[in-house]
Amino acid sequence: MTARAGVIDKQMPPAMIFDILTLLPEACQAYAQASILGRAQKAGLIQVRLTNVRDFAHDRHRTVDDAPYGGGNGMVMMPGPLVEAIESLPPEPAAPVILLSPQGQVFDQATARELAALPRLILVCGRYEGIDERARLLKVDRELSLGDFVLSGGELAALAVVDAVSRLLPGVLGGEQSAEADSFMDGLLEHPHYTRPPEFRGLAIPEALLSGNHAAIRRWRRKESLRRTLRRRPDLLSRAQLDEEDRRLLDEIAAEEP
Ligand code: 9D3
Repeated sequence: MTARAGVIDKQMPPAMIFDILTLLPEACQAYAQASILGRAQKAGLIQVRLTNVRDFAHDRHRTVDDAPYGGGNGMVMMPGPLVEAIESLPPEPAAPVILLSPQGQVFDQATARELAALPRLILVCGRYEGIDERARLLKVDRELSLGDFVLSGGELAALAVVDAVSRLLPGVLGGEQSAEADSFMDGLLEHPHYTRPPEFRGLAIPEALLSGNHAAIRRWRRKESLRRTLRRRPDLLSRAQLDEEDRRLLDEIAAEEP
């Protein structure tokens, strides 16, 4: 019997499991308990489990790093504790082992969607200069980076993956979820947002947003999305799905800006 006798509960899909292997479990724990992720965990939609790689050290000083063969700066994460930490995890449900590293493919929304279809992820956070290559060869299925800048370790990247993937799971966000998925799907930056007061330090709200004319509001927002994307991320614009009206709006923008 899996449920208490006589108790009929609503059928829930199993929580998506995120196993994070790290030397900084307290830092990861704090973030995973906060805000949207904390609420999703309490609601049983996701489960974030932390494994302290240092618990798998072999010596009484709990050493997990050592100097690089061949010499050079910095330290390397030893293969033993890391591989044993991964092997200590429950085997099911099957999950890819994903190393967060500057050498990985750049994580994006398409990758988040792909990972959100899986029942579980095993996220390995490197520290120091990186992990021993043999641990990577033996255990890592996939390597992800947040982009071309230097972090101190994989923790912030692992949490970014947990956050981006969790937001795509049914029930984690409110009713705005489908709208939000749609807006990223057409590949444009968002239009500016305004709330009260109607005037702030001499700055007013754009007329179109006060008109109550929903067609005019929609058109203004679309135009400002296109304007921002053109100015800030022209790379996105070349890949975006643009229709006839979008091209007219872009012509208007081109006529407005020198
Ligand atoms: C400055 C140190 N480096 C050259 C000597 C290499 C280096 C080693 C380890 C740079 C960064 C790190 C730690 N970074 C990550 O683990 C990491 C990361 C990142 O730094 N940038 C973007 N995405 C990621 S995902 C994991």
